[in-house]
Amino acid sequence: MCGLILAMDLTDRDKALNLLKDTKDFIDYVKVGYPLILSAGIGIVRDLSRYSPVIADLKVADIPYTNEIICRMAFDNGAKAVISHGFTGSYSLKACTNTAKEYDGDIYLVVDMSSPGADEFIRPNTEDLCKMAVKHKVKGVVAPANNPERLKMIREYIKDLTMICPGVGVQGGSIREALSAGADYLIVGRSIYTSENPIDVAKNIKREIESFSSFSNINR
Ligand code: OMP
Repeated sequence: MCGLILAMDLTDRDKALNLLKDTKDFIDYVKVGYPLILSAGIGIVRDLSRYSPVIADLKVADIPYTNEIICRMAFDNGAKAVISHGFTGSYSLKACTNTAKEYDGDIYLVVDMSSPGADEFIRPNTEDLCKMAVKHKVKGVVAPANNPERLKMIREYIKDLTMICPGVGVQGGSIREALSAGADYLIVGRSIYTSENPIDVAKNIKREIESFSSFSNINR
């Protein structure tokens, strides 16, 4: 299953909601994180969820007790999934997965990053983070679309977990290369929301993802 996740990092509530209304037919999930939640409040999760399933990108990274409260806030406000860090250890992650289970929700674990500096701390630990993701049965992992070699390696570690991947477009990654390397969903923000015509851009990205997906199914 391949698809498109819109990274909604606009900080204006109305602009964000209008963009989602315009593009909802071409996206599979909307991802909302600190930029919009801090400016619009946690209620934005519920508002966005009227148009698309929401992934709350809260990069949860605290003690189990606090992680549980954070996840509960996201799920109580209509999130379908929450993104968590893993460096805080398995007890903290377990607090997230246990809470998600109560809501029939999902957890995605960050196992690598698309940004410069990823090789300083997170990359030396990617294999262990992937093992943790498999062991704790998270829904999937976040991995860098602008680094196909890393995606191939991560795909080996995580087997059939879902891989959601930021880094195409502004961060330099290519849609086709990321999908060929094992990405399931591409997370795209600025290429869509800063464009003159976000609807066309979202439509074209979605079309490219679907054409890759049907081509690879035929050639399986
Ligand atoms: P654009 O670069 O504008 O397409 O947005 C990418 C989105 O993915 C932003 O919301 C980032 O915060 C997020 N992201 C990364 O860019 N790199 C990562 O390694 C991880 C994330 C993330 O967890 O979503």
